[in-house]
Amino acid sequence: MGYTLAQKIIKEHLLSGEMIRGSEIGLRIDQTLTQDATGTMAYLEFETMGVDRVRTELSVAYVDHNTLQSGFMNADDHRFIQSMAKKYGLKFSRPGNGICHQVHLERFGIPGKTLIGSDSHTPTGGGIGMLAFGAGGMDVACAMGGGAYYISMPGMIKVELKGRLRPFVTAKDISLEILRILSVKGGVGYIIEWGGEGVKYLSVPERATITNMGAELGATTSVFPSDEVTKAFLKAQGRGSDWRPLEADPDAVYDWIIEIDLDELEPMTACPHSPDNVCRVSEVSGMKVDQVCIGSCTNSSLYDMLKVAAILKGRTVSPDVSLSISPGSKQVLTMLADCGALSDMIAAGARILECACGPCIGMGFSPNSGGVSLRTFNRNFEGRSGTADASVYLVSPETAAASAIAGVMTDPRSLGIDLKIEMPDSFLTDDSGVLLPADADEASEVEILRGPNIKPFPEPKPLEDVIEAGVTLKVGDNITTDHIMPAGSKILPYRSNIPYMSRFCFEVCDSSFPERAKERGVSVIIGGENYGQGSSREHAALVPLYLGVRAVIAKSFARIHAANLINAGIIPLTFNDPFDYELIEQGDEIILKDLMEGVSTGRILMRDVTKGKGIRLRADLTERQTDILKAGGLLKYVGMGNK
Ligand code: MIC
Ligand code: SF4
Repeated sequence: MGYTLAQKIIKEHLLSGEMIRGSEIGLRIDQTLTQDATGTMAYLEFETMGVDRVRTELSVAYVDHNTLQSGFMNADDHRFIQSMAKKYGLKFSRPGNGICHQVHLERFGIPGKTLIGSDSHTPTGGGIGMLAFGAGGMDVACAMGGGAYYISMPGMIKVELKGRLRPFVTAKDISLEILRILSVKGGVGYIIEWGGEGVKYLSVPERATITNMGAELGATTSVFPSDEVTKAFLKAQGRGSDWRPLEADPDAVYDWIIEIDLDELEPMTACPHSPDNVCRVSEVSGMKVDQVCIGSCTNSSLYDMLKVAAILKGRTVSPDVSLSISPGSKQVLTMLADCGALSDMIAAGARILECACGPCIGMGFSPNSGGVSLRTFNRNFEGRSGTADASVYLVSPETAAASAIAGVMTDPRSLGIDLKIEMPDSFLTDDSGVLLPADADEASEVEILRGPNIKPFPEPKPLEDVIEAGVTLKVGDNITTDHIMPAGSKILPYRSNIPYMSRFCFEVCDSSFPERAKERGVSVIIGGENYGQGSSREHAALVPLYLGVRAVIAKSFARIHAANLINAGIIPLTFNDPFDYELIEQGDEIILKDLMEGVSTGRILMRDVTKGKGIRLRADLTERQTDILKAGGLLKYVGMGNK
């Protein structure tokens, strides 16, 4: 029996475990990336490990999220990250150099290598044939220290692309179509491999749009073969020697094969407030639009931007629409400027933002109240834009540009223009935005620059046999990490200040939660299906830990968040019978008993003291995860020498 492409890369990097679906495997990690919103914490954690130099082939620290610098906090954190990178042997991508995933694809990604990043969209690297995973900061810190990255061996889904995209139908529409088919939890526990004849017509940036949005499916990661298209892209980036061919064996076995006929596909949109709430653009065309945002790690490549510029050229943005464009990298922005496309965008009335995440994470450009915002981004969770009652629709760059001109949701096919984009044979490869680390023999001289915004992070307690707690919050299905620990310009600057951030925990669902949790002292949270979907931010575990949360009991968990909870010493538990979710109410007092044994056997009994009922729970933990909980979190476990 042959191997799938992902299985081949896993096999080459396997450090421990067996490649049997569901069992824990440890992978050697070749490359890591961090961004600034998760990076400060990751480097503080890395410091506690006492390693004097990163032990990966390449580690890059990007600054792309918190670039508003409204106050000293961001600037201080950036200086901290820069000094850490210099001392510990990482490359440092300066603010303005671009969004981590876009820059990594252009300048550093290598087919067949493993990459983990403290950002859930790290699978973007799968567009170039990497096996790339989003992870919590502690896991990235461990990998930088030379430790393995642990996942449970995923199942394999193959998506067969038949035919060829028709004009104005894009990679974004493929991403939205697969979200329509699978939903935001359909990819949980799977790696998605993209194949079929349609692949050869997709450029690397288009493939990267698709692997990027695999995060929204909950997939462990997504990957494309490394073929002639990949080779041409790397060559054009001046990195032809990084190429190697990679594909699945012809007799590889998949758990599931899904077919998408590209000839049949139409422009799609994800309606509020979930990326899987998908319909055809034609079904909502004519809807009045207030704002359009083009950019983000999903759709900010040169290819995307050139298409947008061509649509805007000679036209004017509707007077009722505010249009922002954030190119993905310095390379993209410079090339747009050089070829005149940037002038076309400016002349049309677009507001050009810097090469950063910007509006995608609510760093400015929030819509008006009750406004309709069309975004080429990957997430439209409630409140994420910074405006609680805004309606955000996810669309392709073509749909975004056409709608910005018309002032209403517009199917770009109705423009009646012929969009022919020529890609350059070579990209502008100026890496001056990436600073190199100090040589190993000078590293000890480098001073680490810390600002007053850096506060100590909470220390988990080693597991206790009995936990008596209050149910201080009960929430429903598909709770995102944006619900648990919102981002946006008000809160994001405090990512290294857990006490301050704790005031906003679950603000979107129930702003009285932090006070209630603090008052009760020891808490559990009750959740529904797919608890913790979305971002990799470990703050969604560290802040509840700070507020006294000792366990989260849910119907099911998103992969990265479950790992973050364990790393933070919080026990993720599931209901043996999902109907028991209905029995528990917020405000109940509960007791979790015999935990020491329960985390090993996987069976835990909870007593709802208020209701006078016993409820059976499951702990789906590996031996390593059990030991992490017993030790009091990952950092203590690693400190005990269990790498
Ligand atoms: C996001 O898109 O939600 C973020 C902001 O990039 C997060 C990381 C973070 O919260 O800092 C992610 O996707 O992991
Ligand atoms: Fe940045 Fe948005 Fe991409 Fe997250 S999804 S990395 S915030 S651009």
